[in-house]
Amino acid sequence: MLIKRPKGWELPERLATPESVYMNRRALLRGLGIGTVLAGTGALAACGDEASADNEAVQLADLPPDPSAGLYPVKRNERYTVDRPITEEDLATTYNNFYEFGSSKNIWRAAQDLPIRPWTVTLDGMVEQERTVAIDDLLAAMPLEERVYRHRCVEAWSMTVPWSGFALKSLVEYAKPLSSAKYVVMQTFQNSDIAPGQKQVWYPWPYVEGLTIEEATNELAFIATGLYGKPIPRQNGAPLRLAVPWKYGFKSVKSIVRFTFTDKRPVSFWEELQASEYGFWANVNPEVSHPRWSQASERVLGSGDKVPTLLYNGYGEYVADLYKGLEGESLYM
Ligand SMILES: Nc1nc2c(c(=O)[nH]1)N[C@H]1C(S)=C(S)[C@@H](COP(=O)(O)O)O[C@H]1N2
Ligand SMILES: [Mo]
Repeated sequence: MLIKRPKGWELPERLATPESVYMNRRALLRGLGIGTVLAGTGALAACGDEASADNEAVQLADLPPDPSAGLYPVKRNERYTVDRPITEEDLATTYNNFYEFGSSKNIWRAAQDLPIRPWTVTLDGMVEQERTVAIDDLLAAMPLEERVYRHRCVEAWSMTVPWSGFALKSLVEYAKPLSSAKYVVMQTFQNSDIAPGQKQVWYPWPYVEGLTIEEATNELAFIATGLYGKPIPRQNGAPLRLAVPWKYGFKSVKSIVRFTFTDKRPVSFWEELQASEYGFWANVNPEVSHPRWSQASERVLGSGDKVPTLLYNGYGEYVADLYKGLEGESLYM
């Protein structure tokens, strides 16, 4: 998402392919000379695609079974369905942004190195009592449901996927924040031994994102622990990630280890890197361009279609009221 180098997402749609043609794609990229561009994206990307190439021998079948597998599928909440076809599972799970594992879209194999048990989540800061809870205890305590949500990346591609998980509001209530808390900050794991991207010291690891308490307790804010009726794959942010579908995708932080309640607005990962392009609010708005491209339309993953982008990504009826009185803020970047 940075200024200085060519991006994986600038590749044409036909190159954004599922794993079945992964090897062919790599050969094709090399043939086009694009592999070289991706591999040597100048000073800012030392590994990216190549890190996952080294991992191609990983056998997914060898991974230990996910202990939460028996929880899914969960009942779909029909209040949150959309009028778009669901993105093919193969595509949503092999075309990812997860900079901890590299800056290309092809990190799904590299992400299999992420150990997801044991996994604990710490609830701290302005709460009645700080505590750390094991993921499986948290899953048992939260009311799980499935929601089909749109996802709109700031890079102007989109997908529509069935997340399973629970309302972030349930977790906020469980954490018992003090009334002085104004924001919740969510932080990704940090372990550069397994996440090669975190060796790139010019990024402000760990990845953090934040919401106001009003946003976090809006009914749409969701913590995804499953995807397509199964535990969420590592590359999509196992064992738990945020899904805030009215905001650009970078707000939806993956593989969370900490929720901190605070009265200070946090500076998020992308905001720290490039505040002029990636702000705190990041609400989807087709009329407010990114400094380097239009946000008026989006490329629908897997279909080749370009469709108009909607204000708040089509979720205005749920969230527009959150921003009354905040018109002076940069709400849309
Ligand atoms: N920790 C972490 N979370 C992250 C990212 C990341 O690089 N690291 N990328 C973000 C961006 S830009 C997008 S579009 C979504 C992509 O989610 P997906 O790979 O499940 O589609 O994750 C978001 N969450
Ligand atoms: Mo994104």
